[in-house]
Amino acid sequence: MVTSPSPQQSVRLEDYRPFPFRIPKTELDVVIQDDAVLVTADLHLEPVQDSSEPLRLQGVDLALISLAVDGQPLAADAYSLSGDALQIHATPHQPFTVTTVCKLDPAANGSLEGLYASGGMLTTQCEAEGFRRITFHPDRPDVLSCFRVRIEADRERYPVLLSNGNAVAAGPVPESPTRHAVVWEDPFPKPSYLFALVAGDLKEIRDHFTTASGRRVTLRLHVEAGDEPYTAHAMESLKRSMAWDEQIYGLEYDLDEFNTVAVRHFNMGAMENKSLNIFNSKLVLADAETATDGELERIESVVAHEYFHNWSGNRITCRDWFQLSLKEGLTVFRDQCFTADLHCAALKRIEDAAMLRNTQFREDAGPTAHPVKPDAYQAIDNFYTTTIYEKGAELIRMLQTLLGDARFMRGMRLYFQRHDGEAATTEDFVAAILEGATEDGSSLNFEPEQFKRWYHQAGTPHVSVDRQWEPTEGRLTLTFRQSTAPTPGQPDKLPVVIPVLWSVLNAEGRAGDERLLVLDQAQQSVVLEGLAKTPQPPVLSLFRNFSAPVTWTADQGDDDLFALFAEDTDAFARWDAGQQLWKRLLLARASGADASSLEMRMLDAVSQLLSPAGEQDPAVLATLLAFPGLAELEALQDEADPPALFEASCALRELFGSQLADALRQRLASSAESLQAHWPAGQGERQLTALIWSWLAAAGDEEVRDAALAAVSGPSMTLARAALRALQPIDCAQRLQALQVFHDRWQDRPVIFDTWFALEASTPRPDALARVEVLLQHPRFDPMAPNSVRAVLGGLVGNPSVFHALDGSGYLFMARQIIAVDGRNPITASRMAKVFSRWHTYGPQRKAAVQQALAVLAEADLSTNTREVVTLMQA
Ligand code: B3K
Ligand code: ZN
Repeated sequence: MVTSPSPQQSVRLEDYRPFPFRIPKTELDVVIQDDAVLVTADLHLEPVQDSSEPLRLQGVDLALISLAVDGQPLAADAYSLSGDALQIHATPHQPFTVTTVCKLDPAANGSLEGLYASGGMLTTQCEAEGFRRITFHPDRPDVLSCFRVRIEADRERYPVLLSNGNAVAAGPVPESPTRHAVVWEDPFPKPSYLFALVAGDLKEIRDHFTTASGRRVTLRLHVEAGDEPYTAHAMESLKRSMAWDEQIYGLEYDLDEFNTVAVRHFNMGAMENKSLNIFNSKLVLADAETATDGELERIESVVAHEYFHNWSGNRITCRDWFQLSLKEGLTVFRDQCFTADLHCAALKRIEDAAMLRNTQFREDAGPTAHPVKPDAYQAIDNFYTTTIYEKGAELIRMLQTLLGDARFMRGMRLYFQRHDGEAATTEDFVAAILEGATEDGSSLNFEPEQFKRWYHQAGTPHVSVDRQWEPTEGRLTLTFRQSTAPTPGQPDKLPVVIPVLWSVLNAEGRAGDERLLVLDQAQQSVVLEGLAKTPQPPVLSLFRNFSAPVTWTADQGDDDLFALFAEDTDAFARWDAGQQLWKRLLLARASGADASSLEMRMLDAVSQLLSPAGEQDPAVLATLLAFPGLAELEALQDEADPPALFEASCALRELFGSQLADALRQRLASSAESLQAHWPAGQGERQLTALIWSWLAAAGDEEVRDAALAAVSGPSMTLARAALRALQPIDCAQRLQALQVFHDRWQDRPVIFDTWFALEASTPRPDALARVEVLLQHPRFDPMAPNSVRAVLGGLVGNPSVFHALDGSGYLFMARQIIAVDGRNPITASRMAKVFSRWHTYGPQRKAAVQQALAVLAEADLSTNTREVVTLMQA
């Protein structure tokens, strides 16, 4: 990351050099045997002019069986094999072929990188550097190659054999009648990280999509036997994504076939391998009975995200891994726009803003803070972060706000035309956007070099706004100041370009014209004249639509916030005003301060919203009433105290549930009719029902607790989970029964059963740590499946009074578990280790306890990935 603990091991952006060879063609012959896999690779190389460098290839955990150049086996002194590098000292000056034969053991590969076994199938994950676990290769994203892949296996055990591109031949293996082989050819040059291979006894669901130019694309979704009924949603999502990318970006799919595979053991959500997307099965298998509304929307957006990568990532890829946000930030931006177009743009923006504040802002404020474009790393896997993804998307959104839609989309078109088939950089991207935007001769309202600081500067900028009001003149002067706190390795920050969309509420309480201020100085003022000459200054609506990924303070009193909460026409700004009020209430409760008069005002405001004349849209209402996340609240405390915040949330729910019981029950009744409507219909009503259940259940409403318990056996997973969430914080009979019902109903469906593990682990109860130990030994707990591990250990972290116990038992337990996971799966372990990243904000006792847990971690024999994170946290 920015400051590396041991610089000698770091990879640095400034050291980038092009690879001295091209590999126009890569041929693989993959022979799957009972206990091993043999991979023969023919790399057809060409030296780049004037280069006389030796050829260096990467390989991890490979048994090299033979090595030849142009068919001639290499003498032992013609090459060296040390660590993970194979060096061939001298190579021909004309095109030549390197042939290697390697043996691998996918069954022993718990890292879930390279080629590994998941259930009865074999599958791959090559991003970022997994291809080197399959064969010796430069394995860097700027080496693009056309792949031809032959896969041979036992016909019965592995009837389905998939790779990228088109299947060009298939048939029995002449010399062994029980075996068969398929040959795949991908006409598009691609980096090795986009290579994929799947072999197994998979069931196929087939559909098709006809592109705008008339290409009939066969869509094949492959799942394990029995999972076929749960694939329709993913397939429909794929078709919607293909249509959207054509409509909005004019980008069509480019092959005749598109394959998707669902895999149980997967480190992340999904992977965009060219024409062979591989998904964590929890992001494929879903219907209304087995997935919540939120999960259905997420599946739709991840299917879209991976599909959109075909252009933003695959056709145009990254020159090196420092450019990761080039494809990830852009593809997140594209999937956010897709969801906004298909559903409710305003609510999607709020969801994304809340997510950014609770995850990315937290990252920016901690020891692993890094820029969207880092300049050094030890383990690239540690950089698949919310900063690279979501903050990266926000930078693109700011360009859109600054340029306006039409100019921005011209820039996008230029980017896709200009760099198609290339490995590009974020500078190429920004240059294309700005050039396309200004090709009509228009000029920019900001300085590009200053905008680009966003890519290199870590940390969340803070903006403070001062308001000066001259009532007799009707003149408002606003002074904006920006600053960014130091982050590790970056003590001094420069001003960035911050688009501020803002407005003032007029005398009737409605927002006036929206204005764009380009804040690019440390301090800057703006004057608004001709306003109504009222004694009180006008109410300010700031950062509308969350126009920049920053935090801000303005002298907004409770009155202003209540006015915005009731009236603002911008959904984000209205929601944000409510969030500020909720924050004031929750922080006061958590610190034991008296906020009863503010509570009374909020009760009154919420009661207005609930009334028949109040907010009509159930999803908007539920969103306005949802409390801010604990991460955001912690960041506002002088000494973060997660258990106190958790208690405060419970107490506030109880207060609002009891004080507003009648109005809440009425809204519950009016939502009842649409509760079983098919997604996306009815989701607002279900969201509101979930919120009301949680308030009323907290207030002791037995009828609601019983209704919730009944919903766990009902037809909607959204309501079942809402019920469990409502009952979970309360020590009541229904909670125990609800968990048992859920257990009995879903124990044979691992993807869903992980939810039960998470619920059990996050239920506040005195013996919770012992309970977690039992869960880890549960016969249905799969320690090799990151989903299960994350469910149990993530559940524990989401149980504030247990994880943050003052005696440090939660932290120590977690440290030991991370060490165990790290032994087999460093990617999952290093991500989990970040749970300790907030320790410096805790009180002295917790601080000491985390330091102790970190010391236990540091003493262990850790992977490079986890070591990098732990060292940063200890620094
Ligand atoms: N590109 C993949 C992530 C790969 C993770 C590598 N450790 C998923 C995505 O962002 O689409
Ligand atoms: Zn992605």
